[in-house]
Amino acid sequence: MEFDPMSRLIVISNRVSAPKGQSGAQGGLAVAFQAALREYRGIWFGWSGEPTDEFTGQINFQRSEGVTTATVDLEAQDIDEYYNGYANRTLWPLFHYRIDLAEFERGFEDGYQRVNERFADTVRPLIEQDDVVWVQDYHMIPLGHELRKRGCNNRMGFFLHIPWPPRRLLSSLPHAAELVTTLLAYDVIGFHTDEWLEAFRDYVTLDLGATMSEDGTIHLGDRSVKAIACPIGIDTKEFVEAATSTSARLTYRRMRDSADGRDLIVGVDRLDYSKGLEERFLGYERFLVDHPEQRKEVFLLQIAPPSRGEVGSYQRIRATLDALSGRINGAYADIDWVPIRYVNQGFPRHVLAGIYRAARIGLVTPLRDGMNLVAKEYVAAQDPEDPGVLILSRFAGAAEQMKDAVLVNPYSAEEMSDAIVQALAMPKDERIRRWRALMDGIEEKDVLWWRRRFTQELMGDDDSLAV
Ligand code: ADQ
Repeated sequence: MEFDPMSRLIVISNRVSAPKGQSGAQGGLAVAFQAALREYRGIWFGWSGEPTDEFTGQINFQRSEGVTTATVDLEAQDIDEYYNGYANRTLWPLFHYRIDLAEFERGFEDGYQRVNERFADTVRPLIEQDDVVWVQDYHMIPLGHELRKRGCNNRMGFFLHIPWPPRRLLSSLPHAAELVTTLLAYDVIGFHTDEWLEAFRDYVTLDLGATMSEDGTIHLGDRSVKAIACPIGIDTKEFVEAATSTSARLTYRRMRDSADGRDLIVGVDRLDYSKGLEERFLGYERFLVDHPEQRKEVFLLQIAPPSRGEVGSYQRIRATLDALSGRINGAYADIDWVPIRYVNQGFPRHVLAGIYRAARIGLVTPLRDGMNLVAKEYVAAQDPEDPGVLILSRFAGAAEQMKDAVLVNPYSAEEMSDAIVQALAMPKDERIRRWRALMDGIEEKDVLWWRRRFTQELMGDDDSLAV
């Protein structure tokens, strides 16, 4: 397809981040979208995060630093059924292989459909003839289909930030076939890994009867859709700078002083059952039990800001971790040493970068993760002369790219314990070799690469981009 320089880009996602100026640190994803929106003069549309008594579809426009955002408020019932309900109680657990936690309720499904229709009604008038639409994530699977029903013939893409589950697992979702069929309204669908892409292809070919041509295009009825693997990265350059900033250096010093010569093992995750925090604590406990001579030479700093606190499974995992960290500390602590420092707050990015840099081991062990950006941030923050070791779950999407990490099965406490021993004993030349290979990967495929790779497929521009 010919790239039309007049095309604007309309990004649609559940939540929207307006630029925050120089002082406000932001995630790589927000930075990438804002850069894309400046380039293509676009609009970023989504939920404001705020409730309203009655949905009116009134849009709040904001323009800052060349980026226009457009947000709407949702009714409390919408938030409950669409966001806390179908998105986070049904799809999130199921897509992370936690069918035991997935809740199937018609009210959630109806609310999800209603909100997607409301988003479609609201955003439709903003979309002009030559605009290209890019929808993000599991909150908005049917949005493209709803836009098509409203006469939108524009190029439309969809990116899924979480895993795509195996076919048999997905078929346990009531009306799975209808939901997946709505995805075929898009022209391009992106996943982080080949594994998620293949699971998607399996479902649409075997359960929906779609066919696939040699270039990977999926055909069903009158629809043809290109599905691609397009791994997200971080803003690597920005993160390297953050890790050597004054504020990061101060944090690094503070960590080193408080470590008192001990090796720091760090974990940084949203408090979510998919991140494998319970299993991580148990793996670390196994290490303490099996290697008493190394006990006081290390400590684990786990940073886990609470998220989705209105959902019961999140309240339960929080209580479990409170109890487990307390039990492990009670069992093994001494008057001058505590095995786990468990911190439930968020930190600015440069502070996180300083903590990563001070850590001898980055412990990133999700049970299932679409990608996992913490693994990449940890690598970017290391001192090239004396880097730490990344221990990474084989079940994180990031493991498909980051083969030079120490890869582990997060369900096995023994493997986790062995990996900690291996990382602590790893000679410097091996640490440097592994780190260099990992760093090359995240420098080559950063978040800007991801954004360009996807928009290239969607808009047909920038042919020079290496894939
Ligand atoms: P998340 O599940 O949120 O993202 P992840 O990719 O690890 O997971 O990103 C988390 C981000 O939050 C990182 O940038 C991290 O630095 C930040 N963060 C975590 N704890 C923090 C703290 N205490 N203080 C400050 N910042 C903190 C979803 C998918 C992932 C996928 C991303 C992007 O679940 O698999 O990688 O989207 O597609």
